[in-house]
Amino acid sequence: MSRTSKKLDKLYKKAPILVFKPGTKLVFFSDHHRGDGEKGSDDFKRNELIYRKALEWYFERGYTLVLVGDVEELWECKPLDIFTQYPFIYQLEKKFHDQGRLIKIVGNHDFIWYNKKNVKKYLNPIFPGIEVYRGISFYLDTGRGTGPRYFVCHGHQGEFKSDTILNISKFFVRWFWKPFQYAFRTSATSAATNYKKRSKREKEYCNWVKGKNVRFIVGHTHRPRIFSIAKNIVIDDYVLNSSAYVMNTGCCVFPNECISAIELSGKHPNVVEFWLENGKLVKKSILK
Ligand SMILES: [Mn+2]
Repeated sequence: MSRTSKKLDKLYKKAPILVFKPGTKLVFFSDHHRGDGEKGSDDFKRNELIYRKALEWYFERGYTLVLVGDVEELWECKPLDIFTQYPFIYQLEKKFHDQGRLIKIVGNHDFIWYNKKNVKKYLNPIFPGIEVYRGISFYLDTGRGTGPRYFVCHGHQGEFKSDTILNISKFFVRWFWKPFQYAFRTSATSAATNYKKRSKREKEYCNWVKGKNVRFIVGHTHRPRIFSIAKNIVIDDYVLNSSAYVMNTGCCVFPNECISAIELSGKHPNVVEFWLENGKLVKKSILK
């Protein structure tokens, strides 16, 4: 069994199981990589307005917001600098929290939230009482007993650089990466930008799901899609009706001014993309 499968198994066994009442609608966003606004190294800055409008759209429609990790870019920036840079975004996310409609999950770039002291010091003043999860399982109650089981985590579990030697990676990025990234206008994430690594990660997720009765929601690779466990992209009802597949949220840092999310509001999940046209929010499903 691979290191990733082992780590995912462990997390899956320990993760809290939530049961949402019938009619609950969920939206999953990940990989915002929010920085301190510094030009060239804050990849979220250009998409801030799209995200803001998308969040308003989901808030008005009663969705529960699930943040699937790498929300803050804490390898490069300090928490308070990020909060000051994005007051409107934090206000909006707080609105979800105040109504009991926010769930936050930790990733590798915001891994300081693994530590409860950091959560208390930095997050609680904005989000009183918030708990940051490593992963969650949930059932969407259909009203006729519970529906299929879902499992959500960021997806860096078991990856050498992002998980096993996380502290060294963080040191490297904080002190050496930022000036480099600024100079070359490149991006900080490896599984997200390296094609081979990304495919390898996706394969790991699919392998882990095989033989299980679970629909697995992850982020981390920045590639929005739904995979069958045979690793083909899934766009038909047959696979969506099956009990096991992998969904990826994508990210909020696409360079072409676009963000993606997973929406779960009925029987089937949907992968959606957002962008602005003449200042107006456009939403499109990437599934048929
Ligand atoms: Mn990540």
